[in-house]
Amino acid sequence: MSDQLEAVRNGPTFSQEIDRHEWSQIGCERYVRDYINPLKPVIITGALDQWPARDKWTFEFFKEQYGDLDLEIDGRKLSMARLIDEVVASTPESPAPYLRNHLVTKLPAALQADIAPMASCTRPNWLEHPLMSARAPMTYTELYIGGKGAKFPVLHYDGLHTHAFLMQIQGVKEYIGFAPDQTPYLYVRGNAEQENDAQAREQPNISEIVDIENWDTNRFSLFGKAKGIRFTLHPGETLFMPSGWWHTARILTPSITVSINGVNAANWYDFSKDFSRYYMAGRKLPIWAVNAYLLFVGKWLDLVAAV
Ligand SMILES: O=C(O)CCC(=O)C(=O)O
Repeated sequence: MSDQLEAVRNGPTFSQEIDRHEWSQIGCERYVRDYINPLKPVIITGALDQWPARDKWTFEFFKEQYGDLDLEIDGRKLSMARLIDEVVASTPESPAPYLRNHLVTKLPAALQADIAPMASCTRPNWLEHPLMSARAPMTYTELYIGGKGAKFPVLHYDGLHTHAFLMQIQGVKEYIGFAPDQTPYLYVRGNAEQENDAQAREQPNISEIVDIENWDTNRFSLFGKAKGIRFTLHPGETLFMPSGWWHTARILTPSITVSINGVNAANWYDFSKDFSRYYMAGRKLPIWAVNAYLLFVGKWLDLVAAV
């Protein structure tokens, strides 16, 4: 059998390689030098110990204290109590709905206080600086609650080339990741074949491959050549998934996660390009003015090593 056919049959290859470091041991300087700047994924332990959520946020807590909260998942309206019942009973054959990317700012203030202050390993985050966030918040802290067998619905890298920091409160999740150099094997939406599809062109960060376990070997024949990483994330751990890294997740045991997006010197250039092309598209400001502003902000924040 040719190498190409073999790869198609077996699917992508994954290594389990990801470094883990205790936050109090690694120190900020080494973390930025060895992981943030070279855009290398890493798991940081011990960075969430100060959060009341680490002890408080159980499934019973959400059901008893916040059972009446109204939620909406993929068009279905349900209460928090109902979600928790389904999450606890979830199986891979019949997964519960997965609450994803739920803005923490929509939650009651007491819950927001349970995840403050934001973990230091998510900083420096230039999106938090007033030069970026004075008009509107640019960081999104989001909540995820899901049961065994639920999957994040797309293989993607985070929008506008932001970094993703995924902070695990309860349960175990399996993540897979592909470095940016694997993009040719990942069937990006909006590639040449779809040049007439305007919406797809706006989604250069999403793969057409929806189910990475059961993918269409005819349509996505190159996917089998991709090389990635596969690993689990446990309570108390923070995953740094760098800008441009493709990733997706599946839940192994009932799970609660919080995420935040971030930008710093390592991804400022890619963020700036996406920001003026996608975020500012169709707005009144001329692109040259946006680019000039971003150039100034990047230089300034780099100089003062802000936030
Ligand atoms: O933990 C997950 O389900 C994946 C979340 C994720 O990749 C994201 O929100 O960008």
